[in-house]
Amino acid sequence: MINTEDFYNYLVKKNFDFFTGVPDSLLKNLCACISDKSDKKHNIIAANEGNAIALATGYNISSGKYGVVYMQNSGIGNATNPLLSLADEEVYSIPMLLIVGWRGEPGVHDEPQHIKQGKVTLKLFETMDIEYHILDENYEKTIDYCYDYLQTRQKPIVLIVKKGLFSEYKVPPLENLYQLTREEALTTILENISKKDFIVSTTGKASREIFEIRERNGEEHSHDFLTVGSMGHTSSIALGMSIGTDKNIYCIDGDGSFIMHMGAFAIIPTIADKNFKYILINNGAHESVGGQPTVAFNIDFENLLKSVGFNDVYIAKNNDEIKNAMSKFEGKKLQALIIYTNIKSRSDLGRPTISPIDNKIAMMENFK
Ligand SMILES: Cc1ncc(C[n+]2csc(CCOP(=O)(O)OP(=O)(O)O)c2C)c(N)n1
Repeated sequence: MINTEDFYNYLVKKNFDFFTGVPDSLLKNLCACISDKSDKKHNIIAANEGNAIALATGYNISSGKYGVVYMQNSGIGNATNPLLSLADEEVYSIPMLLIVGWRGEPGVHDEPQHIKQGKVTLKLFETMDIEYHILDENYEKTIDYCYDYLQTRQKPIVLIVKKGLFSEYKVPPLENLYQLTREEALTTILENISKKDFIVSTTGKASREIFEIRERNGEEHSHDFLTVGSMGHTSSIALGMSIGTDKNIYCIDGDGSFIMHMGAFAIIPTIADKNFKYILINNGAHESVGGQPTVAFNIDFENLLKSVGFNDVYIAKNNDEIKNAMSKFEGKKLQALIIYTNIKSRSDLGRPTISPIDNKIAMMENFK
């Protein structure tokens, strides 16, 4: 195990002072330490991993220093374009240190959405001609090597992080500004949609909670598409689904997910019909992976969504307000509900016991 604070201090000693990325449960302790010790401009929780590569690029050009970009390996997809067409040595040749959490490492039990990504992680970097090192306790030597590499080769290099490598680093959790938990909000949402309606819910604990609420209620799961991976694409999956059917599709999104591919919201209102309903659960955090803050509490969702074309945007902070807003949805186009919740979740929360593919097959039967 690596002492997280020592690791961070060593990076700083080597003159790494700019951090950016998207948090990950496997990098939770490192993310906590970085956010504790860096100021706002030197630890940017980016909208997505591609943005983080771009931020590190800009910083390198103006300061000459090497940025550190942290991400879960599922973020490699988002990062690939700027890694290959911006930072690559055949384009702008930008040195930066990537720290990548290895979910789905072969031989280590993980969820279905991480299996393929885990299997191909090293191969992806090989294909991109990006050198990687699997981080271990001898991190000082590895960081020294990386620093020299960045200086001489002027291109990205990667540190791969296995599960459980960093020691616990505790920071006080974000303040709970709202009464409602996400699970309570989801329970109320499910009570207020018809059994014929469909759900597309976002990556992380929201979908896990929906699965458990259904179990508790003795209901089947075949109306729920739990977007287990592909963070940020929930709204576009729901939009596509709503085009292929007249049935109601409720998109249940998270603020981190919304921000990750916010561009989708320029398109959605130009296409969505009455059967597309959008609900955002805003807890101002990436709660599922450790509660790191997002900027969502600073966003005026009502004006934002109306400016792109939503007709009605309701705000709810308790169960009655959720119920009231949802009662106004039916038969109307471009309806959205923003629910403010706290960042509490159950420590005994389970995971879906039905495979994604079986879930999809059962769902497709229901669309017939
Ligand atoms: C591309 C990608 N980057 C990072 C992750 C790791 N991840 C899973 S859930 C999550 C947080 C989602 O935050 P939000 O949408 O606000 O939902 P919350 O967890 O707060 O309910 C993150 C960062 C991921 N699955 N995919």
